[in-house]
Amino acid sequence: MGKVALITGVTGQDGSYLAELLISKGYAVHGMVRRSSSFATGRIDHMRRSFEPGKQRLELHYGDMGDATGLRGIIEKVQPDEVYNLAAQSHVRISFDQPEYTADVVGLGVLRLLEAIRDYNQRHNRAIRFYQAGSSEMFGKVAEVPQRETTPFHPRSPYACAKAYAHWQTVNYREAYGLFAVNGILFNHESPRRGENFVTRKITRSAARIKVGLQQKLMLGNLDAKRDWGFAGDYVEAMWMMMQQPEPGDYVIATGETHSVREFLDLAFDRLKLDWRELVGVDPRYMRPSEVDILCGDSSKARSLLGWKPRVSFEELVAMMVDADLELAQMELRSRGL
Ligand code: NAP
Ligand code: F7E
Repeated sequence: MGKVALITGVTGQDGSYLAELLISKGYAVHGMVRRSSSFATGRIDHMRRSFEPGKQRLELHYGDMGDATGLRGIIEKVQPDEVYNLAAQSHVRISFDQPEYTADVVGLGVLRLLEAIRDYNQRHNRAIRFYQAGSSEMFGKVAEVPQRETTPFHPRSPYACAKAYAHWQTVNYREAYGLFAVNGILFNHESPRRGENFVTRKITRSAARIKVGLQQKLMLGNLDAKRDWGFAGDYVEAMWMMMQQPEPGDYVIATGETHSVREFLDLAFDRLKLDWRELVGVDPRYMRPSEVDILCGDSSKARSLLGWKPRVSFEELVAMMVDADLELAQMELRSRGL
């Protein structure tokens, strides 16, 4: 019998890559989705279609991180071996507009899930393993460069504060109840499936639309921010590896390289033979009340204990995203009959 996994946030960028990875490893994969007025399953539909009756590869369950009863019901029904908690209001800028909601979903939501798992383990004498999607945003106003597992947190947004709370709850459930609970402290990771309002995808999508004449300009915020950008497909592998270890722990996952938004613009627009300096403007609406200036991770622990390393370089990542968005822009043109 293969293992059973439950992924919260399965409709998101990482959820879709992780579901593909776990299915390829023979897991029965269950995903939690929240109800919305239009379908949000575009990233995972290819895993749900099956022409053989009874051979559905990804099973979905309605639930929400704000609903403890629902979370408990899903755990009872799915009886997973591993729970990957990826659900979040994950946009840092938006967390300043919705601080209380973000704290509820990103912070308290994790506590709700941990309690559901602790209770289930106790009643059924089980040992469900738990992965928490931690973030480099917790380092915030960084105390050292590069950041490692021991670097103190100094969160700079409601999102980052909520993630820090979730991190320590996960550590505490490990220490207090012996739960196999791990924190992946993941630095920014991107892909053609990245949400369209994160800076990398916003750039590659706009550059491609400008190239084919669907858009004139791109408005951004802080161009000097520096991030350690990797490929999401590489990062979900690290999540799985952490969950297969004999002992639970916390791991930084990063490339170890840092690049500015300007450098990302250079590569993306160059690939399309465009000059971003003529096409990009700055709009204060996209600035944050408190910014994280630089992130750069040291993933030595994961590299030596998990045997993990990133496969896709920064240059390859930008090229992959630009090419995918150019294809989408050309499809958009054709669908408009232009
Ligand atoms: P994402 O694309 O924004 O996906 C977030 C997922 O959470 C979506 O499936 C979303 O559902 C779901 N969700 C949001 N609010 C929810 C709620 N109240 N109840 C249940 N589900 C809810 O994020 P991602 O980039 O895949 O990131 C995955 C996780 O890793 C997140 O926790 C994020 O904070 C964390 N993280 C991401 C990065 C990164 O660079 N990508 C780095 C570090 C940590 P809908 O589709 O319905 O919106
Ligand atoms: O911003 C700057 C912005 O929104 C990156 C999430 O996945 O990674 C992500 O958070 C940088 C920031 O990602 C725009 O000010 C400039 O300095 O793409 P982002 P993020 O805030 O780093 C972490 C690790 C997570 O955990 C989060 O869930 O780019 N920037 N101009 C802009 N950012 C956006 N979004 N839009 C702009 O127009």
